[in-house]
Amino acid sequence: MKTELNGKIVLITGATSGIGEATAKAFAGEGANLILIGRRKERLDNLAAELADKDGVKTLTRRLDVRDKNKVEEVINSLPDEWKKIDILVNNAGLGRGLNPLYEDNIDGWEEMIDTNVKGLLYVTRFVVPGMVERKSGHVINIGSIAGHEAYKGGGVYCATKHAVTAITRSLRLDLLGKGVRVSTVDPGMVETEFSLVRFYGDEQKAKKVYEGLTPLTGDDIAEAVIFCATRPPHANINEMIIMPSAQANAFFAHRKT
Ligand code: NDP
Ligand code: 8X3
Repeated sequence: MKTELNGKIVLITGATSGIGEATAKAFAGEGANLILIGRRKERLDNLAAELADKDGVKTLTRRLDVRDKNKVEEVINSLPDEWKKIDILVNNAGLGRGLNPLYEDNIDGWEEMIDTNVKGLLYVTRFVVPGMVERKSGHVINIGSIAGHEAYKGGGVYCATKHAVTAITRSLRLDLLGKGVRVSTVDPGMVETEFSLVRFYGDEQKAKKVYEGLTPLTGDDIAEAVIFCATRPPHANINEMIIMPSAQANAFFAHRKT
């Protein structure tokens, strides 16, 4: 199905896995052309080839670590002319590291989370949004989290970064009021992706346990929510959308079949 997204330019960070990859596929299904960003080049290339082949859309890949401010500026400012007019920015790249009490946690993990989830999102936004303001048209869709609304045990820094995403989204919405640029955040609970594998530094057992006894959300569920935000008529802005597995009530309570 092709919609009003047909031919739009959508930039997605963290397109190599999980929610970002599913979102790229969903936008391609709507006929959007995609700028795909992530650090794993082979995955970017494979995804780009798949989308071009299956959906016939144009793709541009950029291997980019969003923590690198200078590189973010360089990549965005040197986009080929036909890719410069970004219609939709999906700030999705992010990660959790560990689930330990703050007072004994690994500080390197804090730096990674803050640098990626907060500063990386800010850098990309800072260099993409001016063009949208100039054109009086655009949409920033952030991937926040239920962790941006609640703070849970062992999640001090991750929750802080996602609370920051909530605050940045709300503030940016005010900054862009009347400028023709919409701002949304899609905030999921548990989604089965590589997130837990990354959070537990590759420990598959621990990662599997997170989703044990319940049906988690999938990347596709979140991609659908992103597409919903992006396809509202111009007079409507989805500010915040919290989406949970039916078996998870909030950050603390989940119903697991044993
Ligand atoms: P994945 O680990 O599957 O995907 C994370 C993506 O982020 C990858 O494509 C990764 O690409 C990219 N990424 C990480 N660090 C960087 C970086 N420094 N520069 C560029 N890209 C980076 O996890 P999810 O799909 O689940 O996570 C996507 C977003 O969703 C995150 O912001 C996460 O916090 C959020 N979220 C996830 C939930 C879940 O339960 N899974 C729930 C709520 C929110 P690469 O490694 O190639 O760079
Ligand atoms: C990632 C999911 O449950 O750790 O945002 O908040 S959770």
